[in-house]
Amino acid sequence: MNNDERSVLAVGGFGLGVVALAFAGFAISRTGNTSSAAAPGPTAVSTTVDVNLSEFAITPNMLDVPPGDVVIQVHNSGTAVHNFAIPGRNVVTRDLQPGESQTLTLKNVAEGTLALQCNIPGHAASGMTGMIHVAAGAGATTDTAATQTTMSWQQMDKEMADRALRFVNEKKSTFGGTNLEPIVLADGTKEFDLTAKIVDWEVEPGKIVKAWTYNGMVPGPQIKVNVGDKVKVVLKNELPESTVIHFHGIRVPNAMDGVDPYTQDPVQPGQSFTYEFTALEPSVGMYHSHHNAQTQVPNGLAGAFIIGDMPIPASLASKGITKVDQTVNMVLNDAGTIGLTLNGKSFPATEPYSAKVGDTMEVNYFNEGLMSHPMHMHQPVGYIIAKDGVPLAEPMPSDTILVAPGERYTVLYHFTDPGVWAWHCHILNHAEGPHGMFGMVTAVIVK
Ligand SMILES: [Cu+2]
Repeated sequence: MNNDERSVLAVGGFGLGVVALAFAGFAISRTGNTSSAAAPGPTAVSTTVDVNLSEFAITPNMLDVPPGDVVIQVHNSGTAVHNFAIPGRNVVTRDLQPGESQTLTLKNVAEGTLALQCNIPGHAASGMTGMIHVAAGAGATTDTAATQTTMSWQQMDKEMADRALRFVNEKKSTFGGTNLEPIVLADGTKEFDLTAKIVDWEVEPGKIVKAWTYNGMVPGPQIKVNVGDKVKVVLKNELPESTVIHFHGIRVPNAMDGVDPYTQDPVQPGQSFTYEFTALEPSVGMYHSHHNAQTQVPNGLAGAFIIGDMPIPASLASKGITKVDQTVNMVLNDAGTIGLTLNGKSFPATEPYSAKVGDTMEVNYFNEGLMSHPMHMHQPVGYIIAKDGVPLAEPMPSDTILVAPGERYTVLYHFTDPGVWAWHCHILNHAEGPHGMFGMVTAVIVK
């Protein structure tokens, strides 16, 4: 980006130059590791290549590597399940859900060729095939795969900038996780109506997927009540299969735990079920499907369930944290039709957040995916004040917070400096590739 373009960006948006700077230390790892000069023998060279699976292509489909060890980092960036097989070596990944990755290591690969394919029926015939050429002297082009034959560094810079610009300039579609207003019944009970149904959901600009939703949004709407409230959640199932709702991290009677067949019958397509309980304890919980969960939850059937407000530790007053200016629920996902997302959106469609210098943002992280995600906000150190809704005796400072599936962390971020501060999962292949930032990335614009 030259200076003219940068000033145009700064006027037109939030100052993309800042975004570029913020990510300067977050470069794509060049995994090509050819150290042939150092040691003799065929195993002296270890080459790492990245391979992407999508509908219906293996990218790149021609890999050139020198003899030796070959490490293949396979990532499914498509919307269907794929695997990556090298029949000649009898090697295959597990079936990778959208967004999942797996690394294969081939030891001592000799000169020759090896065929590649996806073993899911019909996928090889649809184009998911390729070849590894193993030849002495190859390997100069075994950097991150998609860059090697298709892009110059100038093109890469441009693609990255274009993509980052879309984050600030494009009109955003609607976001999920909005607060659900209850119907207050005569006895004061708060009733929340949830309809489980499949809708078209824009995960990233132009990428529409079939989302399994509560009330047509991903994540499902936030349910927030006070300690002591009587709560009714009416689930109406308009999905093509049965479902139930489990209240994760919320104390409920066993009959309301939402695990068929132990605590109830499955709620079949067309049926309804009413969950009723009293909100007994302050909680940072989730509600999600507990029926065919590996599909239903990553496809979108999950939302935040909050009881009460989290106290601010007095010890944080010395850090300038005395009140919360805004609360953000951040639901992490990495699989199903939704894939690598923050609150059901993949960069650049993710929601940008704004704050003022001196503000404190309370973030509740919820992991509804299949993998752990180390969430990193640039600049302010976060203070973890609660784990799974239970306040910590002492806040724990952390700028990168590993959130495992099912976990919740409540974190306070106090903003001290203006700018566009990136906020992303720090597993780098969940966040930035040769075409720019993607997936689990957003930013806080501090003014
Ligand atoms: Cu991640």
